[in-house]
Amino acid sequence: MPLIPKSHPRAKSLLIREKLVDGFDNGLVAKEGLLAQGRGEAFDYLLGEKTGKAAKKAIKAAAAQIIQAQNPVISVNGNIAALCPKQIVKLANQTKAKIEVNLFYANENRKKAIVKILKKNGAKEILGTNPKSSTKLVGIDSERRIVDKNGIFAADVVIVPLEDGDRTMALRNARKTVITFDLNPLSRTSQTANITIVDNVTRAIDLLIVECKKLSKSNPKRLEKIISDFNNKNNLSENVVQIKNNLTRRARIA
Ligand code: PTJ
Repeated sequence: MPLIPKSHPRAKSLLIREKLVDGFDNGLVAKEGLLAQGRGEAFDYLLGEKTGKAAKKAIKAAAAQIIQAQNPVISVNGNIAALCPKQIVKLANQTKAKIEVNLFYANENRKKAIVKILKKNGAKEILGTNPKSSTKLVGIDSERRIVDKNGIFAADVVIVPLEDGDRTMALRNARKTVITFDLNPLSRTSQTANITIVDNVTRAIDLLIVECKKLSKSNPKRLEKIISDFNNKNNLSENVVQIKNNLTRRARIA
């Protein structure tokens, strides 16, 4: 008998939580990653636990940005490796993006476990593990500053799911375009990224893969138009309004 019955009203959310717990038991996730998931869950609840209109717009802009990039890189941390390793590899293969492991709570064993799970899911090359090709990103004090010369350091577009907030500005200052997934529209990362997908990464990443496929044959002009029509500040406001409307509706029926 599974511990979480499918009929449980919160089964979906509890099963995502289980992935994190398994990821922690298997050495992928930092203890703090469990807390990060909890904060995400709270915002997901407020957003209605579905991909809203604003998130869909951000996903489309992100897809256009990744397709038109010369050198896109997906930065992988413990949480994302536990939640969607298969999708990370799929997104990378589909868009010719590189994959780089980059941890806030740096730990060599955890790095090895993350590389292993990505390889198990079909990744061929994973950057961020060779000290000979590592360099430092300026303007950042955490361990996240150690990046691969051929990966994040050389990238034009960096995808940073579930970021901790201290790196996005450094990446922007290094003239990179930053795309993030963050359920909290108020976080520093959300506010400083070029494109913030305010949605649970477990829902949004599949939609991003589909959108990348759809746009892969679009001409550069159309991609540019999708990108320039997107305004991250406005999109974040739409997400805050979505939370406000959900709360207003709940206040009426409570
Ligand atoms: O594996 P490491 O060492 O690189 O550490 C990874 C974590 C996530 C622990 C580290 O980056 C961290 O401490 O992140 P924060 O500062 O807790 O920020 C994570 C953000 O992701 C928060 O704004 C959460 O709301 C958001 N978040 C959490 N779970 C999800 C999420 N966003 C989208 N989908 C989720 N499932």
